Amino acid sequence: MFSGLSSIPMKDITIKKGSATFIRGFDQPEKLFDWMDNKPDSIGIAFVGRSNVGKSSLINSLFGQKTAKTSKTPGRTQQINVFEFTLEKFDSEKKFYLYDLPGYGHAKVSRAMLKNWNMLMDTFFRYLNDRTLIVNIQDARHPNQASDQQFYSYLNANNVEVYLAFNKIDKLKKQKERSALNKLKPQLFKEFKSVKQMFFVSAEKKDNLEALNLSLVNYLLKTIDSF
Ligand SMILES: Nc1nc2c(ncn2[C@@H]2O[C@H](COP(=O)(O)OP(=O)(O)OP(=O)(O)O)[C@@H](O)[C@H]2O)c(=O)[nH]1
Ligand SMILES: [Mg+2]
Repeated sequence: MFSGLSSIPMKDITIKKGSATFIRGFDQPEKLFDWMDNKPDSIGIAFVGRSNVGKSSLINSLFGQKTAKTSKTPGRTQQINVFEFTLEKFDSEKKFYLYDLPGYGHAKVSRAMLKNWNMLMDTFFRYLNDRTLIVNIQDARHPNQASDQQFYSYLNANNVEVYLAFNKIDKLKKQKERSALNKLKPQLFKEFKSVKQMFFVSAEKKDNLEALNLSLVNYLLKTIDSF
């Protein structure tokens, strides 16, 4: 299946906790472009979603607690933060990229900031190669908001693969709320063709993270193998 990996059981390969090291933070579209332009073959994962849905928290739960900065206040992550990480039980020379993106749909910023933010995100998604998985995080309590839908219609032009993770399921106390969210699944798969897998997780309580971890690793190995 995966070249050179026949002796290692797939289930043993995981994201190496604590291996993600911060490389750079970009707040200028031109600098981001230069960097991306220099790395056309990079394989990686980008976490994107509305402000405050828990992108940075989920990164920390998957990659090690001190990787990304989190906050109660929406709009904490204001630049595109790039990290490098490796996989457990896998060639330690092979580095993958991790991107913690600022949230979309956050209204409380100045017009100048919003313009720069739009250009930054536009640069990222326009020059993104097809070896980068997008993990779209949504708040399980408020799924499929207008800004999420806008994001998907914007993405549709790109040839990218998206995994959708509904975070904060610990906040869904009633079974009724959980099954309502579950019922959304087929509709969203139909509506957003780029979405290949969906997960229901809690970054805080670490619920269902193994399944997500496994799928992320599978994506990375599949991508290495296909080039
Ligand atoms: N209950 C609960 N709270 C969570 C969970 N994940 C994140 N939070 C909280 O949600 C808030 C926002 O988390 P962040 O990880 O900073 O969110 P973000 O999406 O990176 O936010 P921006 O960078 O501002 O876009 C923090 O107060 C977290 O503690 C979760 O699974 N359950
Ligand atoms: Mg953040």
